Amino acid sequence: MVIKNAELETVVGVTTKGFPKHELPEIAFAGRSNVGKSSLINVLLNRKSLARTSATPGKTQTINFYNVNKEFYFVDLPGYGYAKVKVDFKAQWGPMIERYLRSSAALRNVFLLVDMRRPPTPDDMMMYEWVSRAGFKPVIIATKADKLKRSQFKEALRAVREAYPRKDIEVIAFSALSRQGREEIIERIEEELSD
Ligand SMILES: Nc1nc2c(ncn2[C@@H]2O[C@H](COP(=O)(O)OP(=O)(O)OP(=O)(O)O)[C@@H](O)[C@H]2O)c(=O)[nH]1
Ligand SMILES: [Mg+2]
Repeated sequence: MVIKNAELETVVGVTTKGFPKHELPEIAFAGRSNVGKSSLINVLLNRKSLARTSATPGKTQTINFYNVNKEFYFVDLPGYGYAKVKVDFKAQWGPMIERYLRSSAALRNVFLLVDMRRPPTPDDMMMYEWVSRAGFKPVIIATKADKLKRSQFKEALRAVREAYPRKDIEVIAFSALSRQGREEIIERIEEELSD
């Protein structure tokens, strides 16, 4: 995948009515606030700060559509699970994300990011259920792999994998710092786009 150009094209907030109508396929990224969704998108696109990242959780509170090469979209979904954000996930973001999952004709798959250092949270599992019920087979990305010691790595990956009911769940370890996992994720995205 050669990134010729990438730009933030559409931003959808809780009060925006519709989603953009276009023919191009979409790949979405979901996960808790601060798990590293925007950082992953920047690494995939080889951009330092196209997607806004922040040490303060709750940075991305909108659904952001990044047009890549005029060929497909990366969709950065709002992070959930951050208590201090006033808008309640279940009350507002939940329905917005569900509406997106159900209404996007072009969505190919959803990559669900979880922190590799901790087991998936109840919110993570709810997101997994929603995505599955919407008819997708989500790919799990275990983020911040650089924060684990070598000796903890295998066990942490196994713990993430075993949290999901599906035995054939795909889990890819990723680090935005070392870029570990980037090639594998890009291969999976290319597969999704070529189906
Ligand atoms: N060590 C390490 N830090 C990371 C990694 N990925 C993200 N971070 C840091 O984690 C923080 C949050 O990253 P973001 O990419 O903004 O997270 P997000 O999921 O987009 O967060 P929201 O927009 O709030 O939903 C930032 O301080 C990043 O620098 C990683 O792989 N390794
Ligand atoms: Mg973000």
